Amino acid sequence: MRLFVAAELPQGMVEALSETLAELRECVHGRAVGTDQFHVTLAFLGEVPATRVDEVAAIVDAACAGRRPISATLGPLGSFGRDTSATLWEGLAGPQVGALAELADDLRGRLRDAGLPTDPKGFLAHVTLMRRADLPRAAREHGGLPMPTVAHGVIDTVTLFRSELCRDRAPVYTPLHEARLAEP
Ligand code: 2AM
Repeated sequence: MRLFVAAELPQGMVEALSETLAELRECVHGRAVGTDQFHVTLAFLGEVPATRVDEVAAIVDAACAGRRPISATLGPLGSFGRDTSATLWEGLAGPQVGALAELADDLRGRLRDAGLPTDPKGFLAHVTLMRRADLPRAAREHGGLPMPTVAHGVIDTVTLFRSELCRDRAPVYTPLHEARLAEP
């Protein structure tokens, strides 16, 4: 089972990201992420035997236990990969974003200790909006990218997702387990 763990975003942030994505779709050729699929990946596990899902869920609970909700602001747009086929994302900013990185590190460490290695790329707080984005073409035809909609919100939900890749369609993400960040 292909698994990843992600922080989910409050409704206000999802709405702002949806607005930004709608504007991006006007000027960038690429594959837009579904507005019901926005998330901040904390740890990508890849294939894990189905028999270990409960163990992963318990690790997610343990990493989230005793942590408070994390407030964040949507930040500037950024990209990974080749400019003509880029992953286009919006970053998260604000003084508490370090707490999200700490949570990601803690979670990855616990998974590693259990023999469940995660994607080795360092954590960067971001929400992918588009894949295979042609950035030079957007610059040529529209003078660049739109300014993202500003939004602030509090992250309090961390979810273990199953990801199923589908040919010619967006992947299907199914929530398997949810942990809450709660005020003490
Ligand atoms: P992203 O966080 O940059 O969007 C499910 O595939 C999620 O896990 C995606 O959001 C994806 O990228 C993230 N992810 C991190 N490492 C990955 C990897 N090696 N392969 C696929 N997805 C990965």
